[in-house]
Amino acid sequence: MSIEKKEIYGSRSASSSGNGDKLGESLQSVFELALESQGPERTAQLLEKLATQLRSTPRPSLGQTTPYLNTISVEDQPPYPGDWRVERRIKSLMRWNAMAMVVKANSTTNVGGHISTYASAATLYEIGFNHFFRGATESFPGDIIYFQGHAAPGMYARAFLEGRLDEKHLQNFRQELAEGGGLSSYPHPYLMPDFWQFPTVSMGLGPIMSLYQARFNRYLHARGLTNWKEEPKVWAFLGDGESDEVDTLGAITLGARENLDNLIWVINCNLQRLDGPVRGNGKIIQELEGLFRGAGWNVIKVIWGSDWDDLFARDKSGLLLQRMEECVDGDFQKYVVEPGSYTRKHFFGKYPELLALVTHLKDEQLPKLMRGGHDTRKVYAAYKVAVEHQGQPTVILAKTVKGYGLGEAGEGKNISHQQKKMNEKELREFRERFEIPISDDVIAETPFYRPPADSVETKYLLERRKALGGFLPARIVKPTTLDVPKPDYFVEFFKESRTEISTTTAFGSVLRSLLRHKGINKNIVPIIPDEARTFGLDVLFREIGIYSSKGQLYEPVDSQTLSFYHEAKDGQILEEGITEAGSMASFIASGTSYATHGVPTIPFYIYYSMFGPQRVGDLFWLAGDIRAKGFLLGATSGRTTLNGEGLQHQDGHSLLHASTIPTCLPYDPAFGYELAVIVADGLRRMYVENEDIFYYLSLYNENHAMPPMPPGVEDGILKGLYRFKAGPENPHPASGGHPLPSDGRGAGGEGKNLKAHIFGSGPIIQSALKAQEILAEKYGVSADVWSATSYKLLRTDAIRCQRWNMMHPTEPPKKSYIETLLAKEQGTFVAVSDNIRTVSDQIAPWVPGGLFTLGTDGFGRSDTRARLRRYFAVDAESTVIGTLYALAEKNLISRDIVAQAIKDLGVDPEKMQPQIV
Ligand SMILES: Cc1ncc(C[n+]2csc(CCOP(=O)(O)OP(=O)(O)O)c2C)c(N)n1
Ligand SMILES: [Mg+2]
Repeated sequence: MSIEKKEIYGSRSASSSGNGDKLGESLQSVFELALESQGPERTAQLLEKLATQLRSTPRPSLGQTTPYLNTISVEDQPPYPGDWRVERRIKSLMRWNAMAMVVKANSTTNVGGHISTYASAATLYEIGFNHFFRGATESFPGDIIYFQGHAAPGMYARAFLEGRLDEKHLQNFRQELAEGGGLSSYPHPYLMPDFWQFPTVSMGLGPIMSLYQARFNRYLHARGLTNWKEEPKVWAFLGDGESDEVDTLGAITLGARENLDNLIWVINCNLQRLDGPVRGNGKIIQELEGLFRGAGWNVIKVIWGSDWDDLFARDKSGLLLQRMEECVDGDFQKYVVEPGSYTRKHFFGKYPELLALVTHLKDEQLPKLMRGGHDTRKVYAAYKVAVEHQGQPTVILAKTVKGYGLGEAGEGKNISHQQKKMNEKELREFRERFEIPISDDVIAETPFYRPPADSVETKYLLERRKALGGFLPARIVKPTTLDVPKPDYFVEFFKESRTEISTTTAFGSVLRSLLRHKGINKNIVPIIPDEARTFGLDVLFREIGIYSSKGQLYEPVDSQTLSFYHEAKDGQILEEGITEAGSMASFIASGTSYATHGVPTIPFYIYYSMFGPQRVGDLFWLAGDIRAKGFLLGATSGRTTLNGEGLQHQDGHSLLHASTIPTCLPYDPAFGYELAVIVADGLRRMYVENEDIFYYLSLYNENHAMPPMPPGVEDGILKGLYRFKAGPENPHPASGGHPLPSDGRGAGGEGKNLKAHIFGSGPIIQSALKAQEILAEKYGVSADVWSATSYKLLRTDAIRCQRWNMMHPTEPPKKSYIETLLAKEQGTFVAVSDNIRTVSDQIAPWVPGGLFTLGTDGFGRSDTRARLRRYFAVDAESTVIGTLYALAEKNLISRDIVAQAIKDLGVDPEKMQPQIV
């Protein structure tokens, strides 16, 4: 390497000072010459070669990273279009009110809240609000903004100044159950459906959702479902600590691959997270720059504020940059907390040339040398470049101070994130620093402050939002109704199937039939993470195409086949590849398009059920919060139905996970007609009645007979339980069977009809049906088989009644569906399914005499279905034994009969138990 380190530093800092750097100019001429004579390809090759050479030098900041300087040089900074003085005053009021909201809430209650996140991000938001974020208009859906969850007080403070919220709202921050309601802690559309659009506070989810949202916008447009003239931008604000979440960075290559120049991330690099520094021993900004550049993003670093421009311009030694590169983030944090004398000694003092640079500044001025993320002009410049940048997504890495302005109370301190209280002295200092017109006599009460409606500040603020299309955040939902198919559209599925099929195959047929329905075919969004073939849906590839922004640039190897791999610019399938988190993010983008774009779409996300809520459960939960609609299809369900795959694949608990989500309706259908009834009703409830709910359906891959739909069962299917097949009236054990009990114990007796009820779900209803036969033939027990389609729905209904009864003890009690349904039934009740018992146990308290459950608790094993079902005791024989045992437990038959049945049915009673601890 012939170029000296010093020269590189010198040249970079000189160029940022705008002094007419000779080396820079020469390089520029060489570059232009190369372009002209060699063309762009060859020039790129040469530059790559040089870059490789640079990377091999010991300088850590070269290579994928650039020097620790602002990406946009002073001379490239555009003039500032607003009145920054007024904007500063407005911003100061927001800072005050946001802080006051949290301090107030914590002076009377201990409900928490965060001051320091917004304090560090105020400028980042205000530049957006005053100059970039466009609200929704008739012809424009509005920019899509993911606000950092912990910065919520700042958004409320702005809405207060805008007149959208009043003091009472702010007073009730985090006290949503207070009289008149309150403000939710974080962005929760479920709780504030007119305000918040996107939940973000579970860190990492905002970033990944924003990525897939930006791509989904393109998809919608490519399919002709939107008619905007200007494309909305997707902005995501995140914390630097948040970047450690795998969800944050794990999918960023999608942004570059899809050329998502509609996407802008702003990472607030305040160098701290909750406990301490994000990278005390390194530099988070540099680390992130390297990652994003490597992933093909446009990276804009906003490190230093304008105060530093002069220092860089005067530093001919290059030592200022060198010193900055020597420091780690832990050092930078220290310079915030310590007085200016410390910074002079330890930062500038390392080199005499640097000390000389700041002799004109007093100690107290040194801490005021602003970081880039607090500098209006620098942030504006970055945003302007970002919105104009083409071909790539942009990430802005803005350096700030956590708890900016809190002073002693927490600026830059490790406790900053948790700071929720301020004493009077700290409040006064805050007031002075930001010039808040609040007098001494009331300051201890931290009153909110809103300037009058005719003040310069209020007028400016409102005018800016008006010019940009309206207030944000705002969730605007215009009711829309889709022409969904009526139940009779599905008559095909109500008939007996000609062959044995699985519910997955039945679902495939339902989906294909919906794709032919004129009313909704366009609105359907099939989402698949690389499992279409597993589910027999590869036929859709050709029929509706796979969405690809690039079309298909190659001839697929299977182009001669019927279901060839067909990618198209207007393809309908979102084939996401192996990313359940990405697929869920697409599900959410599609399931909320009725709100985000005013265009309802119907996601059908089908995936390997084990990799659903177990793997990306937080996104499932978020789908509830964000009021997403659509169908989740957990295919290859069942601990024993998915044979061969073993412990990591066999799912017997997703239904339980799904049951925990308040807006989710989980179903475990056994037959094609049940599936069709559920889908038809779901379409009606979500897209005609506009209920903000979504469906989780277990699908299985075992082929079996699909019977015709018995008359009048629709209501039971939807409510969760109906009698599928009654047991024989008067069963007589065939010869060789065991006669009815005649030992005088219990209520049973020769000639007395013993009754049992078996609730079956999914393919395991077949165990119940076979058990029904054995029980009648061998043991004289008449067992009715019921199809239990949703234990959660039965339970929720029962709980609702129970609560009402508890609160109205003197009124005639209400009866739940399950209680009414079973009230007159005699005998014993047994449930069997391919899920852990907790799923069916959910309804036990409301079953007369209790419920005996059989299920698949424990780890799966790779083996055949028959062996697995015997192992978990959910096969027909085990169901017979379970039913007899339940009868014996009630003294309705002798226990000897159960023991005899165990022998006769060839079940090994000492077989290993699947339960572990
Ligand atoms: C998934 C998840 N884990 C943990 C938390 C708890 N938490 C809330 S804020 C925070 C620190 C945030 O630091 P950073 O992302 O740097 O944001 P800052 O407040 O510094 O802007 C933590 C750990 C959370 N909200 N979500
Ligand atoms: Mg941080």
